Amino acid sequence: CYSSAAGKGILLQSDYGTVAVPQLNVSQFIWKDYEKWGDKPMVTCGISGKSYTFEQGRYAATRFASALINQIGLKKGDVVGLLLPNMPEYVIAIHGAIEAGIITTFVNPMYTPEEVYRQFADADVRCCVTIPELLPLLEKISPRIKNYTQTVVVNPRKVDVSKSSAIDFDQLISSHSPSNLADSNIKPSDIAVLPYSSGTTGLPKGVMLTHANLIVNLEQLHHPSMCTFVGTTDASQEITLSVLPFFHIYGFNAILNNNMRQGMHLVTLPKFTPENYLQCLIKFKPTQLYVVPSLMLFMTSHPSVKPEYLATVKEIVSGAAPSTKSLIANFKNKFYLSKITIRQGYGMTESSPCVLLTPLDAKSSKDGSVGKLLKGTEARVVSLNTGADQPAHESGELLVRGPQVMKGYWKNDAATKETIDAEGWLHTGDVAYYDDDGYFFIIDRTKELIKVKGNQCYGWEVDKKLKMFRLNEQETLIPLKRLS
Ligand code: 4UU
Repeated sequence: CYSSAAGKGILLQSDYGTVAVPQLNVSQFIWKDYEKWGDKPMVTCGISGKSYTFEQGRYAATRFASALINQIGLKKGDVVGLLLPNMPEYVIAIHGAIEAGIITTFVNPMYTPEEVYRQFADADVRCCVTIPELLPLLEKISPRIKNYTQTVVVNPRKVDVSKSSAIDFDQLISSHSPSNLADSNIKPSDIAVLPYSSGTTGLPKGVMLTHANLIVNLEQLHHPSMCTFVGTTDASQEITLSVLPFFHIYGFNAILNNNMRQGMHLVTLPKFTPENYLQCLIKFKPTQLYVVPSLMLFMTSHPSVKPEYLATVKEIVSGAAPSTKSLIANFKNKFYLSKITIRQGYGMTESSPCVLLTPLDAKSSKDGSVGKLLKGTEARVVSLNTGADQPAHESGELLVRGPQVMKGYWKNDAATKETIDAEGWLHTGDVAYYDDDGYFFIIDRTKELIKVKGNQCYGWEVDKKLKMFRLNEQETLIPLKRLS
């Protein structure tokens, strides 16, 4: 990591050089090479087996884009909400909306009606894609959302939804041809997605991520020192198992989009259960795993996860919460993974999300670190007391700067100014230090953010739930009634 004394400060720059921002929108970038792997599987539900090849996915997304514009009547810049668990249709819906120039806001389907309402009303959602089980929630809140017009239901099990006014997702797609999409003229600087994050303080806010933000972050990850598959002629043999949700930026950009642009097969799970996860390991023999520390802990401690289930795995990335040195050591020991580096990614929703990643050549002495700066990314570590830039090994707040940093918070200039300063530094609210080799270590947080299994949850809801639940050692919520 190159550090230069800039004025009084210490500016930390990436060892991997700069990055050019592709002058494309997300659809042009993601689908650039899809014909190369057209008939290969793109996304498969690990439970139902429902699957789309790249070609089927490409056409279904374009048809959905056409339906949003020509049937539902949305126009470029409108907002669609996704209230869905991970499933193949998630991919079609989000990439259809993106292709139509429609902004997508995604929400955790486990949220309470009030949480969903707050996000959808703030984002001015006009249409929502959901599943039959969540129609009652949506019907409860949608009359209060000002410009709301239409619900679309993904219904693979053909549940009777005839009492609702929702349109069926498959029917909608099959009644549109991929060719009648109006030219929506989407620019790299347009907003592509609007995930919500509480950032460093206060209530959840819409994070405006542009097409350029998302695709430049994929480019930053695609460096020979950071990505196993750069330079391989065909990565479509790779199979990724991801239970991590697409409604979180980690699942959406670092996993889903990153896999799609490389032609990899993504196996999804709508919900984590130990049985489902094990079944998928056995059935699909993944070559890549994306995890959060609580999932690593589960695999390490659960006797039914046998070492041979990970025999095909070449690549493991953990992120969204701290993975300690001892967790990594126990995991490696159990699965005989001495030759694999368990790599950590660090970032925020506000940075699309990746800022730091463990490089492929990291020595095991760096386990516990969140890696090095991605290309085109700069950092500073500033003292919590004096604001002065810290030298190596001294901790302070981590500030980051790069083309992956959001455009700002939706309709909230004050929060944007509090988080991104006049020189473009994103104040992360995380306490970090770096070592002499440019590896960063996150040691604490100064912000209010609360995470459960890598997902954000919001203070007032936790307050409510804590009266009814407690967390056990595996960070699982245990209802107190059952305990008494
Ligand atoms: C300690 O969780 C995320 C982003 C996750 C991510 C990023 C890059 C995963 C893989 C990857 O390559 O975003 P948010 O907005 O939900 O939460 C951001 C916060 C950070 O500010 C930090 O407090 O989540 C925490 N965090 C981490 N903490 C994120 N990654 C890490 C990590 N270690 N590796």
